[in-house]
Amino acid sequence: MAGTRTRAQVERDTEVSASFVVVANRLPVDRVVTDDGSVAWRTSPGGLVTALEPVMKKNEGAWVGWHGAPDETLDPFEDGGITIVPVPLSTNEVAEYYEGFSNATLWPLYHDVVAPPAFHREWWDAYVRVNRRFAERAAQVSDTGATVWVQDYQLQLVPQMLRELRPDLRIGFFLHIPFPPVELFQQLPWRRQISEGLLGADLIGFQLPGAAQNFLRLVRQRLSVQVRRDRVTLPDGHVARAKAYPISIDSRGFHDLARTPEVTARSHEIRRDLGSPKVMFLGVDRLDYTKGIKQRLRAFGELVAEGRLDPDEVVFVQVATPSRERVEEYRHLRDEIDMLVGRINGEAGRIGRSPLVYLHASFPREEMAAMYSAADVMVVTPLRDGMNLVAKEFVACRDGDNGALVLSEFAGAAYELKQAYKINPYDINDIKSTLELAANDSEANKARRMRTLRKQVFDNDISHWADSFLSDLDAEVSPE
Ligand code: GDG
Repeated sequence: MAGTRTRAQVERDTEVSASFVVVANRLPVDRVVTDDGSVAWRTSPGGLVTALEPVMKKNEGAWVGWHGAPDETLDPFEDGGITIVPVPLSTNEVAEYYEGFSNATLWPLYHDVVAPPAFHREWWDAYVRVNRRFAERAAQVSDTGATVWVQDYQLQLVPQMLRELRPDLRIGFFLHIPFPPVELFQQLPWRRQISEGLLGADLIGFQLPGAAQNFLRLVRQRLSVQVRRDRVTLPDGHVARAKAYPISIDSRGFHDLARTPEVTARSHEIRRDLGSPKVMFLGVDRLDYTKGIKQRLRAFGELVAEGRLDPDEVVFVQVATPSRERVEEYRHLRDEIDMLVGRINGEAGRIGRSPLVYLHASFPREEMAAMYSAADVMVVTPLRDGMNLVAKEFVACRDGDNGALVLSEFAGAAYELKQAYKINPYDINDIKSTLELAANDSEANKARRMRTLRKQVFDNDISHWADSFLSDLDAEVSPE
């Protein structure tokens, strides 16, 4: 499959030559139309961009990714000191490589098959084709000996394809979602190609040690490679290491944003508009079936129906950001949640007051920070999640040691945020009693937990994550 072209056949781009290259499905910029009708690019406010900005600027960095519009080819351009290298995708490739193989095959398979994965050979063909295009583009824009950091499940074949094209590069890969146990991964008809694709990297990063162990166990069992501790040696002598690097957020940035006078005022206004409840619960997620939104709303609805929470005193705000709306499973989920919200408010609401405020929309960062500051109890209940940044953002936005975080054991974040109020999202009674406890616990207990959480989130921010990964990638691998 990979590597039918040699390095000499891949013509180097004479205009772009970067010593640090990020390869991700999406570019870090969004196209916006300004007031005068002209088109401009705005940096998307993601943590990854913030973390990599200093490295990018210091090393004449380039970012290779899709710009978001199908059937359009764009030339590279500069944006804020970064060279942006757009990769084109056709409408059909968006359907087969992105919505299909990435989001309807790999996404459910890697999240413990909480929805059934669909296996289609033409989706796989598109995945291979698009991965090769990304690898070739990265090969063209990388300087001799450059460091290339490939991101996430959409591009798992890129490390091997790139190494075959450009053996001089140092290649890192980071998986943002879980890596499943062998017993689930082996359902994938293309399991060998994916494992070999990843092994093309010098360093493969996972969110948790358990994910790295799943991967190491898989390659030990199924490939003819030598595995010793975190090192995999391939028959050609190439060594790939697999380790955990739990991702984080720009903690200081979120904290400072939440402290600005505008955001503070907005946070007070939100509570007033909600009728100044005694307890405000908050959920913030992409509308995704892995996030356990139904489970948490059902738990809240039952608590209100049973009189264990008073709808005159509490309110639950659930933000569900529209996501992957063309994938069948997501449309279905949206309908189910609409129905559940209607039922809960229909039963427990009265004129002028609904216990559940459901917002199917996306908001600016300032509004998110205001909501995190306004809330008393943050409710994060995924059935499976690589990390979950929302949990960390809530902690970073706290003013002082108040507030409570209810967190699923199945979120990667639970590995570090040990002082959260933990729940099993499959156990509705457990969610119910924990929501009650988090709402009614003593201030002293909440403060004790929150102090530890804050320390964790501030000591381990996104720069710490990027620095640890990149310094390990840079380190020479000593012979065994
Ligand atoms: C994947 C993995 C892993 C959400 N709504 C709005 C908005 N958001 C922001 C949140 C947060 C981000 O989106 C969501 O990040 P999560 O980590 O919670 O979840 P995924 O999108 O599934 O991310 C996950 C992550 O990658 C990183 O490795 O943690 O496990 O699944 O930052 O704040 N931001 C704005 N408006 C919204 O309406 N501005």
